Amino acid sequence: MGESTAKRVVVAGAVIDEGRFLAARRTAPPEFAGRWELPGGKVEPGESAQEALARELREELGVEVEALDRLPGEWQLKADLVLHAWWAPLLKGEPQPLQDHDELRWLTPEQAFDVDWLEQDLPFVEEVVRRLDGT
Ligand code: 9L3
Ligand code: MG
Repeated sequence: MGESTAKRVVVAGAVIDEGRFLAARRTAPPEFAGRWELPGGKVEPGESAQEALARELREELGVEVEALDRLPGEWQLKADLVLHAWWAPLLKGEPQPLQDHDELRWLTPEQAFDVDWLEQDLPFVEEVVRRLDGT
């Protein structure tokens, strides 16, 4: 039963520019409002993870990114929903909180833990810091 359940994937992006990465403060749902995330959303049927991430970040932030490679690991959000994260250099645009966020912040590795991350994002943030630090 459990193994035949179709898993949906939520893709999050570590948007990278000039040695910094982007943190976004959620406005919803109430239990997540005010907490910070790597922005993204659900992969739709028929879409690749990379396509979904590019679409989500276009919609939510008005930017173009390239989802280059997946960060290791996966976080179980619900029985049938998992969170993945991708390293996603910024190609074009200046991020704006168009949807789902009320504040954005570019963080250097030193500033990475200055914001109150959703715990599901923390393992990915730690990996992003390691990569930006070149370790
Ligand atoms: N979620 C957690 N961390 C993230 C993202 C992008 C999403 N970095 C969780 C929050 C929601 C679910 O995944 O429970 C779906 O995300 P969204 O479509 O509300 O962004
Ligand atoms: Mg989203």
